[in-house]
Parts: sequence; structure tokens; C-alpha cells
Amino acid sequence: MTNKHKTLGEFIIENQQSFQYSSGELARLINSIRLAAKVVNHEIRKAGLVDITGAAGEINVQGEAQQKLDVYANDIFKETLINREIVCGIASEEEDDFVIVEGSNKKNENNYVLMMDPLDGSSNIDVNVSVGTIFSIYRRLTPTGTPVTIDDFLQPGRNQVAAGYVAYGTSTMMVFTTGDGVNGFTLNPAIGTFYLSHPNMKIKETGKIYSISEGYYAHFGKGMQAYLNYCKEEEGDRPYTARYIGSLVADFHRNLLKGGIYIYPRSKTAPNGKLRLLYECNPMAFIAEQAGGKASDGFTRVMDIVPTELHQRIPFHTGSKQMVIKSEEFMAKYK
Ligand code: AHM
Ligand code: MG
Repeated sequence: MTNKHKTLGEFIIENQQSFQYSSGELARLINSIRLAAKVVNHEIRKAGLVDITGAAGEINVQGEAQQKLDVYANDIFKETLINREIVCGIASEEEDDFVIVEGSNKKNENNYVLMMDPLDGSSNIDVNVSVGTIFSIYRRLTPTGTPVTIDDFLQPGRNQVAAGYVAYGTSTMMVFTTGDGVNGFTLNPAIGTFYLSHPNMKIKETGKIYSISEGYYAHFGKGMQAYLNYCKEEEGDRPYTARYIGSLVADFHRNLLKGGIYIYPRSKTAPNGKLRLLYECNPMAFIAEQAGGKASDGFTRVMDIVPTELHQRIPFHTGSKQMVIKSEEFMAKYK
């Protein structure tokens, strides 16, 4: 079959053999994410009707309590994965601690843990700006048949077996990797099917876009400030274009398609940056590398960092390889 009309479901079946371990479990897991993404998408698309259906925290006309969309997304992903008995544990930006999923027979038979940011950039929903879901999948380290422990979650990003995001933008897209390149699927909302629209995505070696909340310039370190001055200098292909939506999935996705760098650095008020290593940085790093790009904390490869806590934050530089390398050169100069 040509790529032109290939659905996500068909893609998963065809590529199952190339998935690491390929027991069919990972394919079922990605299928579950696909389903949850469609449900969350449906709810997000109604968000503009908030005056009619009631705002979060209010009771709507049907007498139902309205949930905040990030809590809703968290519940849908959790419920779908638990109902389908497909993971042994879940960690989420929306949960204080990890969730053990024993299975209905309490045998802890499953092998994968999933980490997610169920709705990143959710404050953007009120102003009709794109948001996204980010996910990251690992094999458990502890033996099958026992409940998962924190060790199953605190793995370095290089252990990921799959990672991806869903961008709820002008269209809804699911982009993911299983360690064999990056593929993007666009939802046809009329029939509820994702189609392979962006096969084998590659990010340019270098680009012309830099994405950072430059308003905090005065709070950044010397290396970051020097790099930003470099981005704005008139020299060669510079000055670069500044594009910052403030929604990681949307900023990352644009740079993946066009070439560019996204940075959330450390600052005086955010000494470790803002983004979470496990839910945001590792999955995006895996996708960036699989697309030929790069991701670091300014000094170290993101996927080599050994996590010490679930909600750990790190500074994050990702995008076109040469741009990330250049930003690291400036960071090293003022270390
Ligand atoms: P969230 O997980 O609370 O939604 O925060 C993450 C978001 C990212 O999507 C975005 O890149 C960043 O926060 C924007 O932060 P800032 O407003 O400080 O620039
Ligand atoms: Mg987030």
C-alpha cells in the first residue's frame, strides 16, 4: 500500500516487527494512546463553547461538574491504559506519585511503564492556542509479576522504547518514534482516523528560528545571554527569527518542520529551568535525536541524565543539531 492513504492502525501493524521486543504489547499500547488522544481531542475542540457548557469548576446546563481539561486528559489517558491492561505503571505531571497498575488479576503481568504530560501548555486553552500531550514509554526494570517501583520510572531517557506527542493545533497530529525514525499522523476529524501525513520526519541540520521566552533575559546566565546576542547579530544567516508560542509541543513541532532551536534555560527565578525531565524533555529529546536533531541541558545530552526524582526539572535546549551545538559552546564559555 502507498503511504498516501496509510492509517496509523495499518502503520502499527506493518511496523510491529521493527518495534523493540515486538511482542505485540507495544503496538497495543500505542493503539491505546491513539484512542485516548481522540477522546481528549474531542473534548478540547469543545473548549471554546465554555460560555455555553460552563467553565471548569462550574456546574454545566446538564448539571454535570466541569473538569479542568488537564485533569480530564490525565483521567482519560489513565483510564484507557488501565482498562486495556497494557501497562504496569503510570507517572504523570498531574499526579504527585506514580500509579501501580497490577491488572485485574493482580498478577502484574505487563512490561511497560508510561510517563506523560497529559495536557502541556493547558493555560493556553483559554486563549485558543495549541496544546499537546507528551508521552514516553520504557520497559520495566523490576521483574514481571511484581508491582512496579520508583526504579522503573527513574531510568535515563536513552532507555526509552517509544515516545511521542499529540499536537492539538489547527489540525490534530500524533508524532512518535519507536527508535526507528519519526513519523507524523494527521487526524481526519470527520471519520476519526489518523493518516500518515509526515513519513520519516527529519529536522534540518541548522535553521533560522530561535524559540525562548526572551523577556527573562535579565534573569539568564552570562552564557545564555551571550548566545541570544549571537542569535540577533547581523552576520552570515543571522539575525534569526524569534518564534515563541509558550506551548512546548507547538514550538517543538514548528521547529521540527522548519528547523530551529527551542530553549527553556535556567534563570534567577527558575534555577533548574521549568520543564520536567521525565514528562517533557526525555520524550522530546528522543524524537529530536531520531529526526537527526539534538537535545541537551546546555552541557549534557538529555537522554544520558540519570533521574533522581519523578518531577525533576532541567534546563532544555533542543532542535537543529548545529544550533544546539552552538548554544552549548556559549554555555561552556561562561560555565
Ligand atoms: P505546563 O507543563 O505547566 O503546561 O508548562 C509547560 C509550558 C511549556 O509548554 C512552555 O514551553 C512553557 O511552559 C512556557 O513557560 P513560560 O510561560 O515560562 O515561557
Ligand atoms: Mg507540561
